[in-house]
Amino acid sequence: MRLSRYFMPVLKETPAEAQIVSHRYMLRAGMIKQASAGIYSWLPLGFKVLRKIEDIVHEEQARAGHIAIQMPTLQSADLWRESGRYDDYGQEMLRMKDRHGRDMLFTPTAEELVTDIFRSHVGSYKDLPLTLYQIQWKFRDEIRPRFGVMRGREFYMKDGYNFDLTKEDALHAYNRHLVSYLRTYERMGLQAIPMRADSGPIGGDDTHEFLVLADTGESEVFYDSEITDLKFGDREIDYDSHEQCQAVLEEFTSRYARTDETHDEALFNEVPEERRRTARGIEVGQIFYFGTKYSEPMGATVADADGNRVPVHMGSHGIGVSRLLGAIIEASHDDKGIIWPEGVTPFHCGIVNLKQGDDEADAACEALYASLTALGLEPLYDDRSERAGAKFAGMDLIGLPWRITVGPRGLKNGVVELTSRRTGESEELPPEQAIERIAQIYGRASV
Ligand code: P5A
Repeated sequence: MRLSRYFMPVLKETPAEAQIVSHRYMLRAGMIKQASAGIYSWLPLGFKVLRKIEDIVHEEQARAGHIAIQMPTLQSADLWRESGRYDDYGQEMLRMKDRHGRDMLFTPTAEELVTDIFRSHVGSYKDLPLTLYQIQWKFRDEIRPRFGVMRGREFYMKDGYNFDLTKEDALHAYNRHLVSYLRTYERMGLQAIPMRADSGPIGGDDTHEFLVLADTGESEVFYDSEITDLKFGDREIDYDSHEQCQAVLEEFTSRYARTDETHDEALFNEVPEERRRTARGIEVGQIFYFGTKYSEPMGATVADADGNRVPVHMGSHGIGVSRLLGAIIEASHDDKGIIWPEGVTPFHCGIVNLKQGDDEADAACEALYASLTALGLEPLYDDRSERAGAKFAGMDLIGLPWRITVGPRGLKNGVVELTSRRTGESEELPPEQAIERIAQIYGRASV
């Protein structure tokens, strides 16, 4: 993309309403625009990161054997009356009537709708296990929407639902989700720690939240510092194996890690004092096992091997896709701007032309742009006739992990400059080598 032709409405001033750094940078970098309280338009740069995050979620769901569907945002209240949640859900649910006077609502979550799909189409234990998921807009009429996309009213969520014959199988689905979430967040450059939590209006006994440690987090958390040494890495897991998933769950949940809702001071005090940590965290996901809470009242049953109809065991699993943008920025920035992890960056690298209009510099930038594009990479080429300082400040703000700087002086010596946004370190090297390095970083075969 050439910056001169892009739509990236960068703000010079720091918007007064933004209280935390991620919200400030998202507004300043022209990623989002507030439409009304807690409701945002996604401008090109923000939308691109949202899509990257979504792609990772889809890939990791596929790896775990989960199947994508898409359900509507508007639902009939009738299903929610069947589960008993229509009255319970309270003011967070946005309710409306259609022209026939029928009660409708904007989906805050979709346990009822997916249970209805299941009961209409699945009748035998042979069709299990089954996990369906979607990535869809949700609406919760939060009393205090704030911090930009972090606590929105309209927000983008991955919501998945497992259907299993037995409690044991459903607990495997729970463990499998935990494993797959660990991998998902790590690919986004995040450490998200599973912590024992409270199930709230979704219900159920077993639930873990995934928290990213950040001073601006809304939850108070208590944990054993050993937990931050754990990495999922690139281990190969057989997601169908109960033992393997269980082992990962045990590894990642055996140490003390709880949100304030479930915090137990006496238990916490058993952790050696030097390892006890109290901090703040951003909840980027939550997994639940709730058994037959929905299947029983809604009649979602299957015939078991003996032909008896039994209600299925279920759980649900959510990732705050839009919230993740804020969480990633909170975890990865400096005083100049965002520092995108390679896994989610909107463009793979920036190209800064120090002397736009200089034939040699222009030609070198065009050549870099063409080669990177041919490798399937997306560079952002700042081809505007701006001062170098303004171009650097812009690149630092939007946070692309790598920048290639091209100027007449370097070109005389046959080199361009490759700079890491994270470390600030620069290296002079011939353009072909810069391309090769970028290709390697992103796992693309070089020319
Ligand atoms: C699990 C999926 C559920 O709704 N039902 C379907 C279950 N869980 S949850 O914990 O309530 O939400 C899942 C994740 O969505 C994000 N989230 C939000 N993001 C932005 N603004 C909000 N107002 C908001 N509310 C929830 C969180 O990341 C949460 O973990």
